[in-house]
Parts: sequence; structure tokens; C-alpha cells
Amino acid sequence: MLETPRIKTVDISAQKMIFKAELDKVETAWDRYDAMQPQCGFGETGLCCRVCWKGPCRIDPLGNGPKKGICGADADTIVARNLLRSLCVGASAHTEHARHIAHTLYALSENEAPAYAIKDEHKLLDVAKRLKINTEGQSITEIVKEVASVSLEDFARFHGEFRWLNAVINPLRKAKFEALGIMPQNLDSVVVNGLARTHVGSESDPLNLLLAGARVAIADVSTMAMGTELSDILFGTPQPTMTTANLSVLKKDAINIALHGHNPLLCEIVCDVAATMNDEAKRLGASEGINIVGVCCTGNELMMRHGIPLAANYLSQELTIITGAVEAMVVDTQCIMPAVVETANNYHTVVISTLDDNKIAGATHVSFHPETAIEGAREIVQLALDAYSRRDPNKVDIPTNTQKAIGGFSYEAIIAALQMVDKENPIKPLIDNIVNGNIQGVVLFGGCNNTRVIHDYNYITMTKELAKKNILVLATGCAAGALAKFGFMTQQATEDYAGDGLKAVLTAIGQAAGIGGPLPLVLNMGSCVDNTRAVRLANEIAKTLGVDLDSLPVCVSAPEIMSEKAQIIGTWATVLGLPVHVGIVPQVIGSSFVTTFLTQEMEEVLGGKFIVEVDPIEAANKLYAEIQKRRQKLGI
Ligand code: MSK
Repeated sequence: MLETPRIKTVDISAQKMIFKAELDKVETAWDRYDAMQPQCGFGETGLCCRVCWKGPCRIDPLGNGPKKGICGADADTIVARNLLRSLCVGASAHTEHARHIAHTLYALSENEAPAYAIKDEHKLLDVAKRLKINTEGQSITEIVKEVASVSLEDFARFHGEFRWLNAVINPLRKAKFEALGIMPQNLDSVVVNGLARTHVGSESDPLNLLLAGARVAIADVSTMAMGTELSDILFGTPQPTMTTANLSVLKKDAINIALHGHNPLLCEIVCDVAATMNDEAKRLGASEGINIVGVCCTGNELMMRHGIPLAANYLSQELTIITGAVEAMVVDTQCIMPAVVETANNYHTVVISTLDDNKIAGATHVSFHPETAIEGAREIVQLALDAYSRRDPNKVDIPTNTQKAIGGFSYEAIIAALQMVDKENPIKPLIDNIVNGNIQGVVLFGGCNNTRVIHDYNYITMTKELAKKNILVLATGCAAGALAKFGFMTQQATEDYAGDGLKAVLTAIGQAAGIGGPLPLVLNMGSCVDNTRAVRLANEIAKTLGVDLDSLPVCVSAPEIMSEKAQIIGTWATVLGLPVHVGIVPQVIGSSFVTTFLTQEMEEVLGGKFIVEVDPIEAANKLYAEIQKRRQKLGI
């Protein structure tokens, strides 16, 4: 008898495809998760040390096993060292993303990236100003070159001002970091330094290892801001756009291309080129031409800037292929399960990897470079067209419960909407409504999916709970994917789920902005790299109130956290002074020192802390309590 898929996900389109996967005898992440049980207790607690070949040392501080590793490292050192390694990897992923975009911007200024253009000159000038670049008398090309050069210098800066850090960290926070001696010097060496400290026989003081993690996190928030803002310059700053979400966005009569990963350098050009090859697709019998859909954070990038439908978030990526209707899954980097190749082998789908440093065994590789982006994109789309003839109609089953979603709430889009209420001082209506209690506080949902919990369930449950308590909800990454798929990025969701105060505010802003009703219940701020859009908004509120971020009634939640990138994002949010909820028990509980520091003591030093709560209703209550604590401290 077939197992009911309901307990694996609350996404109805995903449930249908899990059921189909069983019929098609195709393995999914949930099957592999089941096969993995029981999971390793040493790894789960962070106590497995693999930093040298004397080990692995698996110590057992609370049981009868060894209390120290062979070199003498205890639980606190091992856990802190493992955590720092993870944070460095997460930060490195963001670094490579931002570097790639900065290089492309520089190539554009040298006329060596013909596929790209400056889509948002206003943003270019805004970024130049915040990076303290003199634009007077400079041509656009000269400004582009200077913005790209200054950004590239920040990776290895050894003297002068760390420009992106100063653009994103507010002065009060910066002073705190300086006092603690945790200011990074640049974006690259901080990660190298963090990794070097974890070598066998190097740093073994757990507190110093944790402070090194904080330093990496401060650099990471700067890197991520660079990645987002330079992308806006190249591809446009998102504005509210209507779109659709979940696996139903695939079309039976189209050649479906799923773009998956993170970096907009690839997906933007594939979209441009695909638009020119529609007639060819129709000639092949696909009456609806080429249908581009997004997966994971590429999905968010496309939804935010172009209203392109989002098919799946992290844990439903394989299910996109299992519809039997996807000709090509085109991937760049991060969060791509190697399993998609095996999944695709059961259908006609071609998986196309595109980055020379992110190949996937068994995938078709098309080497994608900014200098030859159009040629590369044409080759990719042609592979999808070729695959269409191999599609087996008997294997096609596309869910039909399409959900509407409004994306595109960049910092600028939110300010523009608020400007319709108060042209001179747009942040004032938001602050007034926080002060008068219509909005009790703000929660930013971010992070991934995790097979340890029911797919998307925590996001849905917590959002309902918080919205009715008049909490303004923002979302990025796969959190945004979950909430889009569930219909929470619609005006109807505001009507259905917002508390009275929140509904009144979203309605007033929506009406002033002329969108014929309230703003959506959840504002999609973009991909996981785009979390700094929310930091900019929080900084603006804090500046107007004359306080630091550690006073704001603002929290972050990653209830289905998985990746090392999400770990470093959660870390910088705490370091910036915010409470951060995680719904998965972090792999640090083998050390009471590390656990206590992260969940309690760091609040005294930095203002932020981690809140671990696996029950989503309890988690919402805890975040609400944090918000009330902060409101009281602010005297509101
Ligand atoms: S894709 S890092 S699973 S949010 Fe950005 Fe989603 Fe987490 Fe990857």
C-alpha cells in the first residue's frame, strides 16, 4: 500500500508529486531521510571532530565515553570549532556570489560583458553615494567602474575604509563591534582567519572561537548587501509584481525550463534568450512556447524582478522534475541537490550545470561566462528544446492548484509605498503604527526547508499565529517560497489572517499606493542573499527612533533552517542585536558553554540571541514575548 504523503509536506502540489514519485518508483529526499534513521548523535550535537586524521574523535561528555579528543580538545572547543567552520563555509558561499556579480559589473564597465546593462541608474547613484564615491562630473560608465572597483577592493582591503561594511552597519553597532575587537578588515581574510583558527592545535578557547564567528558574520552581512545591491544595479530594483506559485505553474503545452540556484547572472540572460526562441518552441509543437519557472532562490530573484512563477522551494526541487513536464533544469550554485540528476534520469529532463566551479556529476555542463552569456544561454535553451521531443506524455502529471502571489517588496518598493502616505518622511507612518500598537512588531522569516520537519508547515503555522497578533511579516529565501505557495502573499490573506491593527495599516498603505486593497499579508523581500534589504529597513527605523537595532521590536525566524548560509545569516542577525528563532535544534548542544552563550549570554554583549523552539505555535509565542519585552524597554 502506498504511504500517504501528507505528513511530509503541507504544500498540496508537492503532496501530489510525492504520491506520483512513489507510483513512478522515483526516490526523493524524504525517502533518503527515512533511510538515514537513526541519525548520528555525535553529529547532531556537534561533538564529532574530524579536523585531523587521528580521529574522528567522538566524545561523550555526559555519558560513559571519552570526555576529550585525542589531542585533548573538549566538548566546548570541538563544538565551537565545528560551528566556526560552518559559518565560514556559509560566508564563503555569499562571498563567491557577490564577487561574481562585482566582476561582471567591472567587465561591463570595460565593455566586456555585452549581455548585461545597467538597468537601474538611480540605484547605481544611490549605491555610489553610500560607498562614498564622488560621482560629480563622472559618466555612468566611470561610476560603474568605480563602484565595481571599490567593491572588489573590499574583498582584500588591507588599508582604507571598508566601504560595504560602513554602508550596511549603523554607527552605534559599529562602535560596539570596535569595542569588542570583532571588526573584520575585509571580506576574504576574515574567512581564511576563521578557518585557520580551527586547524588542529590552533585556537582552542571556545569564547574566542565564537567571537571569530561573530567577526565572520559582520563581514558576511556586508558581502550580502553587495550581492543584492549590485544585482539591483544590473537587473533592476524589484517592484511589486503579481505572479503565481507552486508546482502547478508548469504548463503541459509549453517547453518548461526550471531555473534553480541563486545567482541572477545566469537566469536573467536565459530569460532574455528564451523570449527570442518562443517561435521555435511553437514549431516543435509546444503551443504555449517556452515557460520559465523558478526554483529556490533563483525563483525568488525571478519572481521579484519579473513576476516569473515560482515552482518550488528547496525541498520540492526534485518534485519539479517528477511532474514529467520539465525539459531542462538549469542550475548555477548552492542548494542544488545532486539527486536531481538521478531524478531526471527517470524522465526526459536534462539537468544543465553552468558554473565551472559548481559541476554536478552526471549533469550536462554548459560553461557559462558573463563575457559569452548570450551564446551560453542559447545553448542551454536549445538543450531544452531538444529534450521536448523525448517527453513521454504518459509520465506528465501537473498539479492544478495554482496560487497567486505578489512579490517585489524591495526596501525601495516599501519606501515608495510608504511615500504615498507621507511623501516627506516615508518611514514615519510605519513608526507611528509601531508606536501606537497597530503593528506590534516585525518578524522576518528566512531560511530553508529541512526533512526533519514537515515541509513548509512551520512557516504557515507561525505566520498565521503572528499575523493575528498584529506582527508585520517579511520573508526571504525558501521561507518566501513557502509563504508564496500557500497564498500568504496576497491581499486576500491580509483579509483572512491579519489582526485588526495590522489589517488597518496594510489597507491604508495599499489604498494610498493605489493597488485597490491592502498590501499582501507577507512582503516578499527576495532571495536568501537579499536579507540585507530588511536590515536597511530596520536601520532606517532605528535611526529615526534614535536607537540601535537591539532596541527594535524586530525578530528573525528560520523555523526550517538547513544550510550553512542560513546559519551565518542567523548569526549576523543575532550579532546585529536581534532575537533569532530556529525551529531545528542546532548542532551545538554537545557543549553547554556554546549553547548557553548563543541562547543567553550573547544577549548581554550584543543584544541578540538564538531562540531554539521546535513547536511553531510556541515559537510564535516566544517571538511575540520578545517583541513585547522590547516594546516595554522602548516605552511604547
Ligand atoms: S535557497 S540557503 S535552502 S533559503 Fe536560498 Fe533556500 Fe536556504 Fe538554500
